[in-house]
Amino acid sequence: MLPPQLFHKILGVAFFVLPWCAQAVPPLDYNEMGDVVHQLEHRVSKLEEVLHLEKMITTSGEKVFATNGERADFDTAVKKCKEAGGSIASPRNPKENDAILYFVKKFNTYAYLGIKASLIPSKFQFLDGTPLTYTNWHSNEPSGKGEEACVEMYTDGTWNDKVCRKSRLIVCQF
Ligand code: MMA
Ligand code: CA
Repeated sequence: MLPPQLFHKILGVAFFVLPWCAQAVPPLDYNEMGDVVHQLEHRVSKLEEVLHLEKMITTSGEKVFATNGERADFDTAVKKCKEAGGSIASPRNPKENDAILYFVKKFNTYAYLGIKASLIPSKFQFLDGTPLTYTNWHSNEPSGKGEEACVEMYTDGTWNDKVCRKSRLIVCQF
Protein backbone atom coordinates (compact mmCIF):
# COMPACT_ATOMS: atom_id res chain seq x y z
CA MET A 1 0.00 0.00 0.00
CA LEU A 2 1.11 3.54 -0.87
CA PRO A 3 1.47 5.88 2.17
CA PRO A 4 -1.35 8.49 2.11
CA GLN A 5 1.08 11.46 1.88
CA LEU A 6 2.79 9.98 -1.16
CA PHE A 7 -0.54 9.14 -2.77
CA HIS A 8 -1.60 12.74 -2.25
CA LYS A 9 1.59 14.03 -3.82
CA ILE A 10 1.23 11.79 -6.88
CA LEU A 11 -2.38 12.90 -7.25
CA GLY A 12 -1.25 16.54 -6.99
CA VAL A 13 1.38 16.08 -9.70
CA ALA A 14 -1.14 14.24 -11.92
CA PHE A 15 -3.59 17.14 -11.70
CA PHE A 16 -0.77 19.63 -12.20
CA VAL A 17 0.37 18.03 -15.49
CA LEU A 18 -3.17 17.24 -16.70
CA PRO A 19 -3.63 20.48 -18.68
CA TRP A 20 -0.26 19.90 -20.34
CA CYS A 21 -1.22 16.30 -21.24
CA ALA A 22 -4.51 17.45 -22.71
CA GLN A 23 -2.59 19.97 -24.78
CA ALA A 24 0.10 17.51 -25.84
CA VAL A 25 -2.51 15.08 -27.22
CA PRO A 26 -4.98 17.21 -29.13
CA PRO A 27 -8.32 15.58 -29.88
CA LEU A 28 -8.53 13.89 -33.29
CA ASP A 29 -11.08 15.06 -35.81
CA TYR A 30 -13.31 12.58 -37.62
CA ASN A 31 -10.97 12.09 -40.62
CA GLU A 32 -7.90 11.63 -38.42
CA MET A 33 -9.74 8.98 -36.39
CA GLY A 34 -10.54 7.18 -39.63
CA ASP A 35 -6.83 7.25 -40.51
CA VAL A 36 -5.85 5.83 -37.11
CA VAL A 37 -8.43 3.04 -37.44
CA HIS A 38 -7.17 2.31 -40.95
CA GLN A 39 -3.55 2.10 -39.78
CA LEU A 40 -4.51 -0.17 -36.88
CA GLU A 41 -6.50 -2.46 -39.19
CA HIS A 42 -3.47 -2.67 -41.46
CA ARG A 43 -1.17 -3.57 -38.56
CA VAL A 44 -3.61 -6.18 -37.20
CA SER A 45 -4.05 -7.82 -40.59
CA LYS A 46 -0.26 -8.00 -41.04
CA LEU A 47 0.05 -9.66 -37.63
CA GLU A 48 -2.67 -12.13 -38.64
CA GLU A 49 -0.79 -12.93 -41.84
CA VAL A 50 2.41 -13.65 -39.91
CA LEU A 51 0.58 -15.83 -37.38
CA HIS A 52 -1.13 -17.66 -40.22
CA LEU A 53 2.22 -18.13 -41.98
CA GLU A 54 3.58 -19.65 -38.76
CA LYS A 55 0.50 -21.93 -38.72
CA MET A 56 -0.52 -20.48 -35.37
CA ILE A 57 -3.97 -19.08 -36.24
CA THR A 58 -6.84 -19.71 -38.62
CA THR A 59 -10.27 -18.09 -38.68
CA SER A 60 -13.84 -19.26 -39.22
CA GLY A 61 -16.39 -16.45 -39.26
CA GLU A 62 -15.91 -14.40 -36.11
CA LYS A 63 -13.93 -17.11 -34.33
CA VAL A 64 -10.13 -17.24 -34.31
CA PHE A 65 -8.61 -20.66 -33.64
CA ALA A 66 -5.01 -20.76 -32.44
CA THR A 67 -2.31 -23.20 -31.39
CA ASN A 68 1.16 -22.81 -29.95
CA GLY A 69 2.06 -26.21 -31.37
CA GLU A 70 2.39 -27.69 -27.87
CA ARG A 71 0.77 -30.85 -26.54
CA ALA A 72 -0.92 -31.34 -23.19
CA ASP A 73 -3.51 -33.45 -21.37
CA PHE A 74 -7.11 -32.19 -21.42
CA ASP A 75 -7.10 -30.24 -18.11
CA THR A 76 -3.82 -28.51 -18.99
CA ALA A 77 -5.12 -27.59 -22.46
CA VAL A 78 -8.27 -26.07 -20.90
CA LYS A 79 -6.09 -24.12 -18.43
CA LYS A 80 -3.62 -22.85 -21.08
CA CYS A 81 -6.44 -21.62 -23.32
CA LYS A 82 -8.10 -19.82 -20.38
CA GLU A 83 -4.81 -18.21 -19.35
CA ALA A 84 -4.46 -16.90 -22.90
CA GLY A 85 -7.91 -15.29 -22.63
CA GLY A 86 -9.73 -17.87 -24.76
CA SER A 87 -11.18 -21.34 -24.35
CA ILE A 88 -10.40 -24.79 -25.70
CA ALA A 89 -11.54 -25.23 -29.32
CA SER A 90 -15.18 -26.32 -29.50
CA PRO A 91 -16.48 -26.87 -33.04
CA ARG A 92 -20.11 -25.85 -33.53
CA ASN A 93 -20.37 -26.54 -37.25
CA PRO A 94 -18.44 -28.19 -40.15
CA LYS A 95 -16.51 -24.99 -40.95
CA GLU A 96 -15.22 -24.66 -37.39
CA ASN A 97 -14.40 -28.37 -37.39
CA ASP A 98 -12.35 -27.79 -40.58
CA ALA A 99 -10.53 -24.86 -38.96
CA ILE A 100 -9.41 -27.10 -36.06
CA LEU A 101 -8.61 -29.92 -38.50
CA TYR A 102 -6.18 -27.54 -40.26
CA PHE A 103 -3.93 -27.64 -37.15
CA VAL A 104 -4.42 -31.37 -36.52
CA LYS A 105 -3.14 -31.99 -40.05
CA LYS A 106 -0.32 -29.40 -39.97
CA PHE A 107 1.04 -30.79 -36.69
CA ASN A 108 -0.01 -34.35 -37.50
CA THR A 109 -1.30 -34.62 -33.92
CA TYR A 110 -4.78 -35.31 -32.58
CA ALA A 111 -6.32 -32.45 -30.56
CA TYR A 112 -8.68 -32.49 -27.57
CA LEU A 113 -11.94 -30.62 -28.13
CA GLY A 114 -13.97 -28.59 -25.62
CA ILE A 115 -16.48 -31.40 -25.29
CA LYS A 116 -16.96 -33.73 -22.32
CA ALA A 117 -19.17 -36.58 -21.23
CA SER A 118 -22.20 -35.44 -19.23
CA LEU A 119 -23.56 -37.11 -16.10
CA ILE A 120 -25.28 -39.50 -18.46
CA PRO A 121 -22.39 -41.67 -19.68
CA SER A 122 -21.81 -41.61 -23.44
CA LYS A 123 -23.86 -38.41 -23.74
CA PHE A 124 -21.53 -35.53 -24.61
CA GLN A 125 -21.87 -31.76 -24.21
CA PHE A 126 -19.85 -28.54 -24.40
CA LEU A 127 -17.88 -27.60 -21.28
CA ASP A 128 -20.49 -24.97 -20.33
CA GLY A 129 -23.11 -27.73 -20.33
CA THR A 130 -24.85 -26.74 -23.58
CA PRO A 131 -25.87 -29.68 -25.76
CA LEU A 132 -24.08 -30.54 -29.01
CA THR A 133 -26.08 -29.48 -32.06
CA TYR A 134 -23.36 -30.69 -34.44
CA THR A 135 -21.26 -33.84 -34.11
CA ASN A 136 -18.68 -35.56 -36.31
CA TRP A 137 -18.14 -38.91 -34.58
CA HIS A 138 -15.93 -41.48 -36.25
CA SER A 139 -17.83 -44.63 -37.12
CA ASN A 140 -18.64 -46.72 -34.03
CA GLU A 141 -17.84 -43.80 -31.70
CA PRO A 142 -18.42 -42.81 -28.97
CA SER A 143 -17.38 -46.21 -27.70
CA GLY A 144 -16.11 -45.57 -24.15
CA LYS A 145 -19.34 -46.31 -22.28
CA GLY A 146 -18.43 -43.75 -19.60
CA GLU A 147 -14.74 -44.77 -19.47
CA GLU A 148 -13.65 -42.08 -21.98
CA ALA A 149 -14.83 -38.65 -20.82
CA CYS A 150 -12.89 -36.50 -23.31
CA VAL A 151 -13.06 -36.13 -27.09
CA GLU A 152 -10.15 -36.02 -29.53
CA MET A 153 -10.12 -35.07 -33.21
CA TYR A 154 -8.50 -37.53 -35.61
CA THR A 155 -6.47 -36.41 -38.64
CA ASP A 156 -9.56 -36.86 -40.86
CA GLY A 157 -11.58 -34.47 -38.67
CA THR A 158 -13.76 -37.15 -37.08
CA TRP A 159 -14.16 -37.41 -33.31
CA ASN A 160 -13.32 -40.15 -30.84
CA ASP A 161 -14.19 -40.25 -27.16
CA LYS A 162 -10.92 -40.79 -25.30
CA VAL A 163 -9.43 -40.81 -21.80
CA CYS A 164 -8.41 -37.27 -20.75
CA ARG A 165 -4.83 -37.93 -19.67
CA LYS A 166 -3.25 -38.33 -23.15
CA SER A 167 -0.97 -35.72 -24.71
CA ARG A 168 -2.79 -33.87 -27.48
CA LEU A 169 -2.31 -30.70 -29.53
CA ILE A 170 -3.49 -27.54 -27.71
CA VAL A 171 -5.97 -25.68 -29.91
CA CYS A 172 -7.79 -22.67 -28.44
CA GLN A 173 -10.56 -20.42 -29.69
CA PHE A 174 -10.86 -16.65 -29.23
C1 MMA B 1 -8.80 -47.22 -28.70
C2 MMA B 1 -9.23 -45.89 -28.08
C3 MMA B 1 -10.71 -45.73 -28.14
C4 MMA B 1 -11.20 -45.95 -29.55
C5 MMA B 1 -10.72 -47.26 -30.12
C6 MMA B 1 -11.08 -47.41 -31.59
C7 MMA B 1 -8.80 -49.51 -28.21
O1 MMA B 1 -9.24 -48.24 -27.88
O2 MMA B 1 -8.60 -44.85 -28.78
O3 MMA B 1 -11.13 -44.49 -27.70
O4 MMA B 1 -12.61 -45.90 -29.55
O5 MMA B 1 -9.31 -47.33 -30.02
O6 MMA B 1 -10.68 -48.63 -32.08
CA1 CA C 1 -13.56 -44.08 -28.13
